[in-house]
Amino acid sequence: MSKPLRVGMIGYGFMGKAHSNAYRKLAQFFPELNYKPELRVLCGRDEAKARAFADTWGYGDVETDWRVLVDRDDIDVIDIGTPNKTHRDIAIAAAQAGKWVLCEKPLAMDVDEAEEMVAAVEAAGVPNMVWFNYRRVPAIALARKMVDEGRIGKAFHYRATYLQDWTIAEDVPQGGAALWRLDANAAGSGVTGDLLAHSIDTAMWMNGPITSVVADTETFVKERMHQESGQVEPVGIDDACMFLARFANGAMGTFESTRYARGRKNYNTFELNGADGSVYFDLEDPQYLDFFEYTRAATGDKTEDHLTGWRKIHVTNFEHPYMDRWWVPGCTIGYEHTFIHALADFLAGVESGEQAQPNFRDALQTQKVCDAVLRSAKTRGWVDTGVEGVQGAALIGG
Ligand code: SOE
Repeated sequence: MSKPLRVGMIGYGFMGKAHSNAYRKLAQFFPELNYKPELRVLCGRDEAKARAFADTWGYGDVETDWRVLVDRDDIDVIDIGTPNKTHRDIAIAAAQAGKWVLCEKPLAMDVDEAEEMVAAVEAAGVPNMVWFNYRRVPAIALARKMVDEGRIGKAFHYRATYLQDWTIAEDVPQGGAALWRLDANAAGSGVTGDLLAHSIDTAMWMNGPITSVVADTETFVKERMHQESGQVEPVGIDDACMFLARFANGAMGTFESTRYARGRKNYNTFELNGADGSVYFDLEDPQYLDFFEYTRAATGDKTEDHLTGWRKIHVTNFEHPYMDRWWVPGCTIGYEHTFIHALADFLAGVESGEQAQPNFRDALQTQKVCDAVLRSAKTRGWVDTGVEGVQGAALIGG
């Protein structure tokens, strides 16, 4: 039976667009879901910009104060696509108003805030999810499936990089609508919360809890003009961060992230090496999953050893996660689809009663690792993360 899902979207930037697009496409590509998104209200502080965005995307109404939106009784779900410093207050108020809550990553500015947010959604009993969209790249979901199938075996190494290059120029300002990611007061941290949070979420989903870390960070440009004050102010974010990690399963991890890797735009990669195989993924080549299968242990057959090597799987077959929803084998999908998949998994979870991941509690575990990384960079020693375990997969496409 079809039911409307009345959406109140907060934010009209990059993520406002990505999420709105998911609401618009969901019903066509996941028609079996009972919930059908309706773009009811777009909320943003600048009324003219909010109205223009609402008109472009088909929202019926506009609000300029999120508190008013959260109290409206014609809204079912509040979607938070605003800077990190606003997540906590909006999420808690939305949960208390009985709204479902979808929140952009990272969940919060720090663990304390994240814990309050988890408590609020759990006390209210409202469905919740954090948009760690990369879990829903078909090739990444396939890697997870291969781990579940035992094709990697005992894990030894996990290696992640997340590299960009858009803040190298010293005259890029910090703060304001477009550049809040460079302002520690709005973002909480730099690459650790913005980019490594993605890598950590994927890593723990793929390879289980990260138990301890040792990190180093750098801020290459020490001062930038602040767009709101107009003054040159110290930069409080980490421009680059590298850390070593220990996983609960005994594997060792390395993570590297920077916005100063000239030529790297959204270079999000990982490789997992196990006793029985390895997988490698690169978001700049997202249709592929590289797989090395070590078979000799299973068959004892050495006659094919001259044929062993990495296999490049073009993840576009109907058998691959999510790909039966799209085109014919060989035809590719991209970044926008990961948000459609996340929304589909979220609603399927609501309908089945098995909450989709990562929910707020899962994202709190990622936040714990981020905080431990930043603490370690200050204390210059190993820090235990306190991660409490991460849930397994529940994907429409998985
Ligand atoms: C940063 O440049 C950013 O936009 C992140 O905030 C997103 O989460 C990432 O997916 C793309 O890069």
